[in-house]
Amino acid sequence: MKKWFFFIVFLMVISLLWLPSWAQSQHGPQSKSGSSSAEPAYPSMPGPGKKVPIGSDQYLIYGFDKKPKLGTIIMKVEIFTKEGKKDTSFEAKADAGMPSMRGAHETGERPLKLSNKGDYLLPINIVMPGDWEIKLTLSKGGKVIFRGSYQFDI
Ligand SMILES: [Cu+2]
Repeated sequence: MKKWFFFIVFLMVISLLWLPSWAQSQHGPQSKSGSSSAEPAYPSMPGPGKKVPIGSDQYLIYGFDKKPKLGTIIMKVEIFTKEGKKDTSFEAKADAGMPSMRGAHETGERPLKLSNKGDYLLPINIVMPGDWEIKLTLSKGGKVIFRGSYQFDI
């Protein structure tokens, strides 16, 4: 009888030890300093309409066709040279999802389409209220030049 008692206590201790790591895996890493080193970092960008530096002498400005809300919003990214001329020589991709519901509805990385005005455009479906994050990647010839993110609440 005593043996069983200790066995059950032992099982309870083991499961309690597992709980924190299980909880963490459910919620995903909350901070960018995250535990998984495989995932690249996407530093937070200045807000929509502001200049976001790309390296030392270029910048981008991103925005949306309307204040982000439920439904489809169109993301627009403009890339400029040092002289302020539009630069369309990049490939731009974006992934949108809810950091608090990792794995639930990330769109996956999708390419932004270059319009004839030289804007990079992508429709994004905001499917539920809560915290959202858009991760933007710019590359040239397959080499990543820039990564940045924008967090917002709906
Ligand atoms: Cu969600």
